[in-house]
Amino acid sequence: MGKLMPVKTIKISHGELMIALKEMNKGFFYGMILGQRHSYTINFANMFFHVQSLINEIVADEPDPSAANALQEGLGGQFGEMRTMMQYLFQSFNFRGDAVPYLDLIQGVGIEEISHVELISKTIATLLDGSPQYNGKKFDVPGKGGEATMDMAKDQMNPHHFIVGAQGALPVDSAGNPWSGSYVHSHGNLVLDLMDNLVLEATGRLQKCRIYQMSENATLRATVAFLIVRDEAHQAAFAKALETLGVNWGKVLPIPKFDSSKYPEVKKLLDAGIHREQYHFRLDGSQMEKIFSGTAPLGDNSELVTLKEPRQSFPIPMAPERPEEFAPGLDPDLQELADAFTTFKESMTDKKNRTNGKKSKN
Ligand code: MN3
Repeated sequence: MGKLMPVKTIKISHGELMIALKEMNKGFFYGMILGQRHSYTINFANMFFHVQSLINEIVADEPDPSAANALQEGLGGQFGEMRTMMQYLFQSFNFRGDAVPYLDLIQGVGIEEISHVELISKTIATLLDGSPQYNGKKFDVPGKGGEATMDMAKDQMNPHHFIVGAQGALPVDSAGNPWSGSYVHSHGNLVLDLMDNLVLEATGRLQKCRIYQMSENATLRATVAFLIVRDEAHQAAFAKALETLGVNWGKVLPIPKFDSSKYPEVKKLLDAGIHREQYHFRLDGSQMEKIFSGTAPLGDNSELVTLKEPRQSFPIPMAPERPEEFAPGLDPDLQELADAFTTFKESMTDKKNRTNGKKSKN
């Protein structure tokens, strides 16, 4: 294991990332993102980076555990985000042959799906958070004197959200069934994989349109609307790929045509055109654009656009402490240690920023 290297940054289109790199093995780095400031170029081996921000905004509204539970279908259901993520990543990891644009397309969508899993998980957690309406202080003992501080939780559709998940998302569907790896289809045959992916996106969109109609909660609707529109982009991606392989998609098997633009939150995103964009997320160049460009395969004469990453990103709301869940469960002694470590880390980051600021401006 190597030493911690000087802080470096990489350019992304919304700014620059500051990363402390540790060489774990020759050419392989472990990176810790510290902040955003100066630019630098790094050499990297195969790896994934993560930016601490969300692909869409979490809109504030009241807690709503039933809405959270309906959204679980979109996360851990058979046609949910966990499946799209794992299906496209497995297909890309198992990809054979040298048809690189198809690999880039499948993997690029798979990487976006990681951020959909993150967005929907955070949305579920936001809908659950604070629903017991317990207002005890940080180091109080909740339930003292026999009080049922989480009385409401036993009546919820999935009490695991409180007993197991501490008011956070779970890898289950809306009926509480655990997510299963057997949902993932990686056929090893490019045409079958693309067709399977198209059915997956179309069904995911259909189910999300049903979930949209189950609640007026603005937190649920903002996320569902975004995912509906991105499913449409992914339908276009896989349909376009099939088109390049000779399938006249519009004539053979028209994509389900129900009109989600009647939902106001969806309409706004469609007007912004994000259903005709796809992102490749590659720092070392992608051939996705060879497929995802030109006329959209949906019969509306719109144009497809490949971008490196989404045009906008959004802050991840910090989850407050929940004493009634013993989460994170720090007592005064542990809190003191955690505070000391945070202060230490901040001072190290400041010092590195100052040193780096002097010598690197490229
Ligand atoms: Mn998705």
